[in-house]
Amino acid sequence: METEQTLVLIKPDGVQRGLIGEVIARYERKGLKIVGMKLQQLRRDTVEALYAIHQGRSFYDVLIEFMTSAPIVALVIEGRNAIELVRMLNGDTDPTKSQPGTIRGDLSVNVTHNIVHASDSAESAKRELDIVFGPEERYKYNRVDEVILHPTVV
Ligand code: IDP
Ligand code: MG
Repeated sequence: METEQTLVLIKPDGVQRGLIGEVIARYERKGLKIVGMKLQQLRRDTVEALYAIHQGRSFYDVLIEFMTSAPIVALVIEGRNAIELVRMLNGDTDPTKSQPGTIRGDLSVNVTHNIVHASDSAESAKRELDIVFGPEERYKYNRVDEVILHPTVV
């Protein structure tokens, strides 16, 4: 599997509940690499572009309102299988299905205020990253533990 990049947003509820560090630590400890990060209050048109696929759904207006209501933390997360791994760490969208051990399962009870967003495929990752991050905001560096995380001899 190729190295992938995915977009994560720590939503306004995560920022306002003081969970930024808690959430980021889970991706870091997993062995994923943070290659971009910023605190930003998203403009309405940005959120509409990100959630264009949900336009017309019953929860769309509430979702747009919520996502623009306070700052978010935007992250570019890199690693092998990063898209799937981040979705797994985040847990199910439905708060009655998100498992303990996941971010949503451990920390949220509400489908709108569910702490995190993450891209769900390579195509949406590319599209969403281009909306939120410029190329100069995605950095290249080595983690010191990469040789252990990704051994060439197993
Ligand atoms: P995801 O964030 O797990 O990828 P999506 O289905 O893409 O879930 O929905 C985007 C966001 O819209 C969810 O994270 C959640 O905040 C909100 N949402 C999704 N389904 C519902 C719903 O049935 N009621 C209210 N909000 C919803
Ligand atoms: Mg989604």
